[in-house]
Amino acid sequence: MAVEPQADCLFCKIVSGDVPATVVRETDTTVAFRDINPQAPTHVLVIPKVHHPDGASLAAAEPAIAADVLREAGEVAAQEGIGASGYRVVFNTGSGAGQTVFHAHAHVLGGRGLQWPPG
Ligand code: DGP
Repeated sequence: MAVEPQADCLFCKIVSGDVPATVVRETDTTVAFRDINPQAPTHVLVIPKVHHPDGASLAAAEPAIAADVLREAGEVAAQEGIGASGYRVVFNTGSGAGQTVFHAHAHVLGGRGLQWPPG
């Protein structure tokens, strides 16, 4: 169960500052930054600083940090002003679900009407 920074992991490099990102919030355990390819007016990614390949792996290994990620998702929504109108928190898990970066991350999406079911 890898928790050390992974040399080939894009989001580990954002945590270390080796890859720039527009950071909107940071805690001891998490970083929140704007998605490079936003799918909604607000589209922020919340990641743990430790490396786990997906949200389920993070929750199994380090449930307190998984809770930090979820709490920060709510804080991002409040900070971005989308808490009242409604927003979505998504963990794509596995390539079949559209996961492309295998470092756990929560998408926080809002600022427009969101359809259900998702595509
Ligand atoms: P997913 O497909 O669920 O693994 O989401 C990965 C997201 O990461 C995707 O929405 C695009 C975003 N992303 C990819 N590369 C970068 C980057 O270099 N910077 C930022 N800010 N976001 C990125």
